Amino acid sequence: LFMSCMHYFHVDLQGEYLNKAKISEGGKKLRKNWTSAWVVLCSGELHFYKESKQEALANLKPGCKPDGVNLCGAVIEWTSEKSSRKNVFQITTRSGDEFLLQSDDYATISKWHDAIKRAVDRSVNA
Ligand code: I3S
Repeated sequence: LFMSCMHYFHVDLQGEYLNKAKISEGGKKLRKNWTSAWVVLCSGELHFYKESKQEALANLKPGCKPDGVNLCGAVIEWTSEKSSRKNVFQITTRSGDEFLLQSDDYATISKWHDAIKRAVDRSVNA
């Protein structure tokens, strides 16, 4: 199941824990609340899981969960202004949702930044 998802789009990434804060919904500012989320990139969508890695993997079906973040037309950019944390980038969806993703490990977060950017580019060119 998991492998089929990975191979469907070669831009997909297996899950990993990242720090996540949703700062806007539909263009409306939210109070920032950083949480650790298990993040999966699958078929042009980003999925956040609160539960354990096992549960996240068990829930991962072909085509993935329907309530992911749609990356089509999203904007991905590094930001040093939206947080005092290091290694933060922002995802702004076409529907006006804004997420910050962060990891203290630069190699980890830049891998996710690049993969999400590729997924966006692919969705635009699809
Ligand atoms: O952008 P902000 O409002 O300075 O973000 C900080 C707040 O979310 C803060 O929570 P309170 O609103 O309960 O004080 C968090 O504890 C901080 O971590 C946030 O700032 P950073 O720089 O960590 O994103």
